[in-house]
Amino acid sequence: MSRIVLDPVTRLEGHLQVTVERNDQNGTVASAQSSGMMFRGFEILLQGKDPRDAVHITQRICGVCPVNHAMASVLAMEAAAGFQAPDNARIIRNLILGADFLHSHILHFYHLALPSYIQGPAMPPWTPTYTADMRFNATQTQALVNHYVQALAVRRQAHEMGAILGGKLPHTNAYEFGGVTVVPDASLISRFAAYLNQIIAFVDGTYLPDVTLLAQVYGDYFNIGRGYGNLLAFGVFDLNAGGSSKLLARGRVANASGSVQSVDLNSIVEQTDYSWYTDSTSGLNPSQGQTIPSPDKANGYSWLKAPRYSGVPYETGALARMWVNGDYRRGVSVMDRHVARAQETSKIAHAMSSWLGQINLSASSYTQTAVPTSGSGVGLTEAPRGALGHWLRISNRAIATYQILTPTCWNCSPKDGAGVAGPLEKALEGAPMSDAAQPVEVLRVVQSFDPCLSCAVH
Ligand code: NFE
Repeated sequence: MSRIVLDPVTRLEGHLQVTVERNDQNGTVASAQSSGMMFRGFEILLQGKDPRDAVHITQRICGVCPVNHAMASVLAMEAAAGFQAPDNARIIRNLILGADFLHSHILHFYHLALPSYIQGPAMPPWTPTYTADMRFNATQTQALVNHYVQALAVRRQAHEMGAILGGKLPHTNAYEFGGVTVVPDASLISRFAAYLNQIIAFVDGTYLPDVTLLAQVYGDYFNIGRGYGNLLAFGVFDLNAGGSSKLLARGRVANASGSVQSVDLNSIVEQTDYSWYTDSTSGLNPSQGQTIPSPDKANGYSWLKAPRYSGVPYETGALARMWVNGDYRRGVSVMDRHVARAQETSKIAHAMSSWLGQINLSASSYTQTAVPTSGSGVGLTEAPRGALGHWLRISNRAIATYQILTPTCWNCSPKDGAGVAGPLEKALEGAPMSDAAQPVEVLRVVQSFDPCLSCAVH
């Protein structure tokens, strides 16, 4: 056995350390530890603030999924107030959120994951890089490098599109308790549509074919990085007032089965046995959760807590959403995550086209409403990387407690109290690691989850 520490793992957001025990006899990963290496403390600094500020403060957790935090926060606030925003706000929020998904998925494939499969030009940002196991021929490589550059512009377009309704991106100021701040008109909608059509052309004409090519050339990655196959989605993109219908449904499946089960929030706890938080906070539901750092804890190896559903680790993300929704059920692996994410990008983009026509230009998108003196609420949504929840409790018109449970916290969690590994740790077990000096296979497994440690640490 030899121990290899990847720190930081690159081409993901935030600070992830992965420690691997390599079986040197057969060149595979025997076991792995996933560690979030930086403490944030957002849940602590939110205490005592006006609850309406959380929608703006929590967006600063991350530059990749700020809109998703805004959505979770505003839904938590509205649940606490027993208030439902006007239907126009639902549609406009969906469109801004959709723009974030499009930018994030394109970013992930071209700028974060793909460089682990292509030998790019001998210049930054393609160097320094691993050189092992690069299988594309020169023509394919050149095309993919060209698409990498093109995707930079498409991501910018996705941001510019979102800003038409969101005011600015990242960190939109359009989401407010009560609705959205934008007053839409026909010209905004036609500008949004023009951007969206360009992005759809790229997604369907370039991104999807490139993922298909990757899946052909690296087909063995359909058998690498499975993990547990437990998949969880909170669901997103409400299609009606109240959200009983969603573009991507809420649900969960155990062991990649076809049987979708309901999600009971009371079954979720966060354990801290191997996290740098006090043991007294372990096993709490997020509604009761606390964030008390304990950086010198002997067993600790991560700033992520270990969320578990009925005591079991769950993977979240595009594959989980598409599986729960019945759109993609080929398997659970590195390559299935890429294919499902690309197919989801197209599904969301096309749905956004239809939502544009549903905005009512003569109806309001905002209703002023009072902050409750006290109350509690949960905001559930999906971020590009998976299920996202904000748990809010208000007292004396101020935030008493705030707990955030992010997708990457599910995916990259450390072991729980029973010693059961987190989903990424499990997915790495048995993965090939042919050359200890060039652990490119490990990188590919990690990046297939699209981790964001900025979000995941508390
Ligand atoms: Ni910082 Fe985020 C997403 C959230 S990941 S990117 O998607 O929430 O845990």
